[in-house]
Amino acid sequence: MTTHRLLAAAALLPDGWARDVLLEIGVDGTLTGVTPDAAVLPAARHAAPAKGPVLPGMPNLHSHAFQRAMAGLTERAGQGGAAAEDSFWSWRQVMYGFVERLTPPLVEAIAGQLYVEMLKAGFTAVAEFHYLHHDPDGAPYADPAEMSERVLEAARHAGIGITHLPVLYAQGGFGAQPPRPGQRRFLHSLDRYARLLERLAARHRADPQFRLGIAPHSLRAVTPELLRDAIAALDALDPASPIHIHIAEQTLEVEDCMAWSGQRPVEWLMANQPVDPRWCLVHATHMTELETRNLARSGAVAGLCPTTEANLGDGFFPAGPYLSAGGAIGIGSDSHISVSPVEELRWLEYGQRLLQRRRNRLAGASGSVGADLYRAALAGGATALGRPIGRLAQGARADLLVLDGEHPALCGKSGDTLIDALVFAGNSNPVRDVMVGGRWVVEEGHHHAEEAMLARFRGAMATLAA
Ligand code: NGQ
Ligand code: ZN
Repeated sequence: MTTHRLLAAAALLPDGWARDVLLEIGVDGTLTGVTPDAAVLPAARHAAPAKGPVLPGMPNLHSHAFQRAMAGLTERAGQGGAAAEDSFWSWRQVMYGFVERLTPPLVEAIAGQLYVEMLKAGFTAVAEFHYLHHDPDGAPYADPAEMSERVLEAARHAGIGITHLPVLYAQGGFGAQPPRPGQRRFLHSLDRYARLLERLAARHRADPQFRLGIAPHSLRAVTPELLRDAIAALDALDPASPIHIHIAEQTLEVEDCMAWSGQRPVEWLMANQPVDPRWCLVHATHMTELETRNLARSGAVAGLCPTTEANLGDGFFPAGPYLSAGGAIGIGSDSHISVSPVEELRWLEYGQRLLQRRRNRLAGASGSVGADLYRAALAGGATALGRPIGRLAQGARADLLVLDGEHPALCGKSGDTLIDALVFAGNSNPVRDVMVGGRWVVEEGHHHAEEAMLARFRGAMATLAA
């Protein structure tokens, strides 16, 4: 059954830009019809006009929601030790200190604000790589899924789709090193982890805004046996659901993996797991040419988070060779020092320009860099989130953005040039309206719960500052 109809003068469909597109949306939030050149059809007569060009909403394939509250607090030299040694690893130490102070209500308030910001920026679904499970002593809460439920409640309240990825974390480093004190809140035995998955699946499986997957945190954090067993536990619930893992983000991780196994992280994973489109390899920054080619051919999604990767000093993902070999990519805002699909795509391209001292490095089939990257991130993001999103087509979720076509960055532009302008021109947000699962969550730039969410977030930040 169709509940409402939207008529878009211009919309980006899987085959390209189309005019006068009638979008019909069913009660369950999926698109029941997508018809171009529909202006004269009777069904279009009662359709509400979209107030600008329509794009599919962008999936955000990597988020640690609580880190939104740390953004801007880790930019002082020497916070995690000697200033000259400031690195990813000293940042991680600062982050662990911050984690100690988070409670379930604080996490819900932070995630709620973050998800509102994501929606306003044009992210309509998120993969939440969730590792803050337990109380500060490392003991499970009365409901072991308490923290997961808080994050899911924030997503529900904000109206964003969510692929929830409870993290499996079991060791402090390669070769079964004991966990560090700062990691206590993350840890699970296989048994408890499997029960957490079962509980979350039972409670939320019927929700079309939800998908469950798993996130073995990294090869540093799990043994090969645990990785295998966790995947088996997930398969018992749903053998197609997504698996995300941090990999090869830092050169030290590559060296430690070599010392442990004689192989590099991506090489090890490809040799020991059937890496396919079900997998999302987050960062995959440090790969040889062979690893790059093999990963591209596997169909797995490379989860790229360019603003966080820059902020943490990771290095450059080999985007040129990877995309040339047909590799799938998606984008994530990860640590949320920026919450913007535009900025992630822009810096993905700019990294390559700065490295190679050339322009227009990552164009694909159309030749439009911004448009090709946007399309690639829609497709890869949808695969990584394991949900029918990222495209305006019958059967997909009605997750879409209406842009302000009269915004100074966009006026007078159409088609792929419009997306190029969205990605590369300006810093003010031209996203006007946002629909998720058939429901308007942002209208005229305002999210329906933004005031309540912001008030709670301010309260949380005041508590954390005290
Ligand atoms: C995380 N973040 O889990 O939050 C990680 C850092 C780690 C990024 N890798 C911690 N960006 O990898 O051990
Ligand atoms: Zn991460």
